[in-house]
Amino acid sequence: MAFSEPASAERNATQANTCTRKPRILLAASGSVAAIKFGNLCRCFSEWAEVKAVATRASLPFIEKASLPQDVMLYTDEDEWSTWTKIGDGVLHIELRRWADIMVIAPLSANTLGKIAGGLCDNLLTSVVRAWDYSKPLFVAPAMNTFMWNNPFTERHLVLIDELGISLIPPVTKMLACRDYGNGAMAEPSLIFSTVRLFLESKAQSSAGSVQ
Ligand code: PCO
Repeated sequence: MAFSEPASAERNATQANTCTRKPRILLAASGSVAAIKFGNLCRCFSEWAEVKAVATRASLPFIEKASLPQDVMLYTDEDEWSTWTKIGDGVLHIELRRWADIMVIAPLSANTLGKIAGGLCDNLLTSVVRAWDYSKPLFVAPAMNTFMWNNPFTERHLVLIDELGISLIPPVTKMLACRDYGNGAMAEPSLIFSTVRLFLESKAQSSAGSVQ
């Protein structure tokens, strides 16, 4: 595992270094057909940022590994404990949380939305989220069938994750994988990228302004 920063340096390193080094973006995919766009999403971010990726088991059938940039490491549930042998060894979901400046979950499936809203953490992705430090941004781009999106659970879950401090990149209306037409399609990777980049750049500008 190539994580350079010791635990104690986590927050200082994040605040001090984001001006002098590339932002560190943790991209995560959960189980929706929209994960076919995950390689594209990684490519959008990878010139501008250092990228690491997490994929749930349910997302893997949709992700073509060859579509990921070569320098993007993809972590799955199998990686969580495979290198752990003793107390003191790194715990992957904590290491990833420490490493990242920002996390982006795209696509966010109905199931993973429900799990995050309920505080469940039964895989690598949801463990990172459950261990997240909410002084750092976390964006989600949901993707699901229109009837799932319109289900009353979605609204309840969105309220709960909003209270946690998670930012929503809303889905759009178009033809879905099952040929239903309606809301629930994941925002385009280019829009997800520009939303996150603009957010980080405007945050950097406002903190530079407050120093002067
Ligand atoms: C399943 N779900 C979906 C997921 C949301 N759909 C989308 C888009 C894709 C094609 O552009 C699949 C990426 O439609 O995000 O369709 C049942 S209908």
